[in-house]
Amino acid sequence: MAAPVRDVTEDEARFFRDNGWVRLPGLVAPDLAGRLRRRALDRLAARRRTAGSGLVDRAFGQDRDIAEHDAEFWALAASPALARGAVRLLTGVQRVRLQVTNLLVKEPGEHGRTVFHQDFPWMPMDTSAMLTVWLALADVPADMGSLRFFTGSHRYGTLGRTFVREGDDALTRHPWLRDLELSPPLDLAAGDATVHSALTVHGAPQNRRDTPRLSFTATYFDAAALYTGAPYGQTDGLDLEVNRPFDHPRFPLVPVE
Ligand SMILES: O=C(O)CCC(=O)C(=O)O
Repeated sequence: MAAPVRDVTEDEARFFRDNGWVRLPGLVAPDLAGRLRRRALDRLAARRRTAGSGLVDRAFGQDRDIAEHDAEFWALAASPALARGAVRLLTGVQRVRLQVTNLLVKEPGEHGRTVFHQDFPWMPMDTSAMLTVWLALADVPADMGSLRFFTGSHRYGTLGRTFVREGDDALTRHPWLRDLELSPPLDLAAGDATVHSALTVHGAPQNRRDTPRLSFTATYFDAAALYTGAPYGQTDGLDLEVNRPFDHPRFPLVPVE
């Protein structure tokens, strides 16, 4: 089943390459966003809520790999239009693999802000050609916690891991980031998305509304990336070969046609 997803324009790709992030209004048709929202709410209601105690759990709840459990989220994550978009945004990349999908929920009163961080420092790939599509499943006004990005921070390489210990957010470790422009607060409608590079420093304020912030993320990376063998929960135990591509069902190639 093909998902109704629009293509990324050349202007959007240029903006992403220059800034390390981009906003994609109406990436997904509103009726699909509505269906996904209802499925997300059903899944969240069915799950036994056990609040995690980690540093990430303070910022948002997760239903990792949701596309492996839900056909409609899978149809979206594996849609050729999203893969084409990722290829268009990532410089020099011909094909992409899906790294992970996630359903994120930021509850008012329960979750705090998402501290500024990069995604890549955790990853066992030998290239940082990786991005995350962050799709609003319901309207996400800025004060509900849409993402903010340090514009151009993707040009500074890996800046270290966050969420390892107290006070290790990117802004505390690298106060010079304040010299970069912070993206404006974004009001997203259901079906709008932002995309950020795995090297872009990003975070989000806490949810100041009275309903949960609901979003779906899909992360894609260069299909030609090689496995480095760095310890990582998702890849440990998969018998991936060091210096070989991620040729494994957990990292499907997503066709662009
Ligand atoms: O949704 C958030 O608050 C953070 C999400 C995030 O860091 C990511 O998708 O890379």
